[in-house]
Amino acid sequence: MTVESSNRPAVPSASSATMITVAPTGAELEKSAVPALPVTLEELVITAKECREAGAAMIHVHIRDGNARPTLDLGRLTETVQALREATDLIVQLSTGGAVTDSYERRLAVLDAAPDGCSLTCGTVNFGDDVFMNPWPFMCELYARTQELGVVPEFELFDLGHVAALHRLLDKYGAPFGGHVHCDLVMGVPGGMAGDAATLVQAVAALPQGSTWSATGVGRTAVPVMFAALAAGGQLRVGMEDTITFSRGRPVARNAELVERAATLASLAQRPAMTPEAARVMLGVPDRH
Ligand code: KMH
Ligand code: ZN
Repeated sequence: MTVESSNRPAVPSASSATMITVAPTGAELEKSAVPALPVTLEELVITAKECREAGAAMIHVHIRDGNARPTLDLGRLTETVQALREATDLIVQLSTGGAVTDSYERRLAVLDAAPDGCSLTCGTVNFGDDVFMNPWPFMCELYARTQELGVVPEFELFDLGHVAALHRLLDKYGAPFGGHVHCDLVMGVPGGMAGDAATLVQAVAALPQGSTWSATGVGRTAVPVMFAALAAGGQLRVGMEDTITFSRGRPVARNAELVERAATLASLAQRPAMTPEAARVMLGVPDRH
């Protein structure tokens, strides 16, 4: 797959199946407020198995410490990658975003846990009342490390300006490890791009030629973004990192029900859930089992 970071509109990823990523935990929610959130390794492994069963092909992982607080402890991350690999065939993607309080050093060191993939956010963004920092030199260093260590990045785009930064990154450093550009539009974050169909179409049109993409809508934008992504030929990300309300007044009981709903909608759209094996081929992720 050739990477062209021109400004030509991206061809929608015309796939006959839909890759579903589950983001089960995140770094923002408190276990005490959301008891269904998987925070221990055991809870995470159970969640991963249930979500695989429901149709997920990839898991986007944030981990917690013994007090259920977000951590980037390398030992725990390594143990988590190994446990998820033993228990499932899911593509294991570690977050390099961490929590807004994590240092750049710790975020770079995440790659030493040897995941299949990692998130790589293409710019700073207001993040509710906080700021999620991703300055250009950090992006470059992280990208160079993914190439060096053989980790497939997923470019997280919270805003249209992040798409421009992605073009700049690819122009400067070339194709990612695996040779294929895959992006994730994170929509509806207070401070980022809106979570609606019009914005999604605009963002997709600006992506690098030949890239594939998924989309996730935060909070109440989850469902409209899912429909828009399916209609526009994209992949889906769902999970309690992004939404804890299944429908008005009804909290999410477990991550797998969000994956089940996504898989059902994907089937209705005539693009049923993709296997992890097919997703590896699409993304250029080697099988490390
Ligand atoms: N927790 C957010 C500050 C990522 O995983 O790369 C960052 C985030 C993005 O969740
Ligand atoms: Zn994340």
